[in-house]
Amino acid sequence: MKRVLSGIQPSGQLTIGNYIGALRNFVKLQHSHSCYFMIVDLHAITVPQEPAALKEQTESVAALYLAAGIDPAKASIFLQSQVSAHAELGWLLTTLTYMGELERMTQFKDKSSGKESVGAGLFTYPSLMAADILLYKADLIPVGDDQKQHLELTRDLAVRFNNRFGELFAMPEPYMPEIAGRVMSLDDASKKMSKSNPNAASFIAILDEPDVIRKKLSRAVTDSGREVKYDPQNKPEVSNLIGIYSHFAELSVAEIEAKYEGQGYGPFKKELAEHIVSVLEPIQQRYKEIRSSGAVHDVLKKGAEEAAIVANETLREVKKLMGFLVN
Ligand code: AQP
Repeated sequence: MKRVLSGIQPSGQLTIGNYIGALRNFVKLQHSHSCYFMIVDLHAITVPQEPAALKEQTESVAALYLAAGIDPAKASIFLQSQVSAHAELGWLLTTLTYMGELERMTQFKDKSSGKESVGAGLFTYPSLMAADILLYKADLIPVGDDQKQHLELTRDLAVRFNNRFGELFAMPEPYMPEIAGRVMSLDDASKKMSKSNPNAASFIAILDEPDVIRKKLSRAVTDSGREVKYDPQNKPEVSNLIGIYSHFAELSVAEIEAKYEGQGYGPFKKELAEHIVSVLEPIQQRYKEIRSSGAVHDVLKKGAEEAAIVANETLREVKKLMGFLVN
């Protein structure tokens, strides 16, 4: 069975961008693949996190994984920080990564721009991400389009390692949505929708109340025209909403365009909100039950044990090939 690995940072409230780019595909792939889904808390601390908030957000993401439909009997759900091989292989791969490669990463440029002091961890983030993936010799990586560049670096590092030390790593392939692989902000379609955006109106959180979702969508920026047409070049805001619509209503772009022909943006935005609410409301209900049941801790413990078996074995192979003494 092919192996799948992915993760989400507990760096805020998960958005519908995280849902479309990642979580939704996690749920889909668990039926046909051997799956490892992490909560990447070591990545989250590459920007400052307040400890109490980090703890709360970590528990919240774990509960959302379950509420969205990941079955811990089918997939291992675990915290990156609870499988120490991640940090260890992260360091080993950092020594194989070139400064120039890290300097080219657009996520680093975006997240560091305008900041007075930037932690070194933000710079070396992609080496740790490569370790996450390579530890499981994963074949398929469900991610949004923003992670494509990091995944390419992971592949380069896998080839570099295999050439220098001996054939060990499989070549991971991205698994991305065909449309809306990068969901954009509701207030600015030139920016990715992000959970850490301080302007809550820029994103829809998976846990947003139905009325909040309706309000955010009614205020979402559109152009001054009235044609519901998918044209990312000339109509980026409406095209972004059509992409989101397509996922939540399971309709093609052509079907959506035909449905709203001649109707303007009003009915389109209203019905989009209802499609989102109808998918998210049952998840929110399950989320509340899971949070109050306390089930998350046992799931994470079991997941970390399962993950560590695979990760520790790979780490041992890596160290042996690199010339470390291993017992
Ligand atoms: N806007 C997006 N559209 C599609 N996919 C997205 N993802 C994130 N944003 C979008 C995908 O969600 C997964 C988890 O992302 P992450 O938590 O590791 O970090 P990120 O990519 O930096 O996501 P955020 O929401 O923007 O987080 P912050 O604000 O903390 O940096 C990944 O598969 C990602 O592609």
